[in-house]
Amino acid sequence: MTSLLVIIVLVLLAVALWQLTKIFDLTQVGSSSDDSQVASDNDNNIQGYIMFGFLAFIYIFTIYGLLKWGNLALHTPASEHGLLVDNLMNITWVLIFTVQVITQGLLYWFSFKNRGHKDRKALFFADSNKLEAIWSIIPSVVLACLILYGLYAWNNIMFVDKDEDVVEIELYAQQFKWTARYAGNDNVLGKANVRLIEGVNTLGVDMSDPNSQDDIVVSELHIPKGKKVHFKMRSQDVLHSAYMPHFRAQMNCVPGMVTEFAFVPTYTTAEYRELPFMVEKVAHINKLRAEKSVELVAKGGTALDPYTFDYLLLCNKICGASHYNMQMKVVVDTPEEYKKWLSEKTTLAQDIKAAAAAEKPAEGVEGAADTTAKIKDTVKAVVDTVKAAVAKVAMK
Ligand SMILES: [Cu+2]
Repeated sequence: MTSLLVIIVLVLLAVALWQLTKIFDLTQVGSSSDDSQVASDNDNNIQGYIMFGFLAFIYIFTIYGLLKWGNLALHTPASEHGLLVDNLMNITWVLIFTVQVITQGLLYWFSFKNRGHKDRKALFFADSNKLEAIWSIIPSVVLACLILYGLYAWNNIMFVDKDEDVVEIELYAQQFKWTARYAGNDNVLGKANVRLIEGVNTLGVDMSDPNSQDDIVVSELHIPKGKKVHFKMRSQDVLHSAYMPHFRAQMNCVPGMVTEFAFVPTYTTAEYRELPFMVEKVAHINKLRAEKSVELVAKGGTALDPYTFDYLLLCNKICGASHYNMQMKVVVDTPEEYKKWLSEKTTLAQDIKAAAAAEKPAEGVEGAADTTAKIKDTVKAVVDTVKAAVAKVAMK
């Protein structure tokens, strides 16, 4: 409501200002020698130079933006196909920049060069086939090449050889967390359905499927370096998007269907942390955190923890109030470390059994308590009857 009032006040102010300028113009009638509504040569020159100034502003701001914020872009890709994605992105950027610099330059140069002049007359012509051909054919050819290269890259990235030795992992999305399921020794994920969600089986895995028996459910994702990891995504509730920026991977998670993505990680977490650009970036972040901590401590708050780099799986679809917090740590291990980590995990079947076993003794205790209460009640009834009988005999 307040914002609506503010908007109304601003609109009324703008109208008032506009009316004031009109009144001001009326008071100036006749006072100046040039009150013509037609632009003079002087007006045209001023407009021409202002347009040139705007062109300079566009160029300078572009260069400034690149220098100031260029380092915020993603650096070295941590997956095999990442190089292909980055290459496609870089080619697109170079094309966009080149076309932008040339067309904007031409646009403003022609506006300036052909600005109005009292001795100059505009040339009229209906159309030019040559010009039309040039500005249709060149962009079409360039775009066609770009799209073909993009399709080639996409097919390469999305192709998963069914016979290839891959690690099968399910990524399960729900508001607002990620869960991962490993296919276990048989490397086949068991069937699952949201209708089967119950107790510790939070992913609705069908435990009657033999393939489900060795599946492992975890909340931290570990993947081995140098091996193809095949992700199958599911969503429990709304559209989510599994986004792993360092691996240049993103795929929507759609309720009711399974989507997939596969890639080969090329740096372990430890190796990626040691890359010079990352060392520099982390040092910079920690310097900012240290400065902020001084400020916080002075205000009586607690200091910030130092930052260490970790790969992340993020949600890249605004899926609800806590969307920003929907993330999971991803750790790239060496194949040996990965094997060791996975071997220490319990299977879902074991987890379900353990949960059931934990429930049973509790039921037993409850039952025992029930029986004790019943015995107590019976004893009390018997005692009461005896007492009444004794009282009756005594009265007699
Ligand atoms: Cu989400």
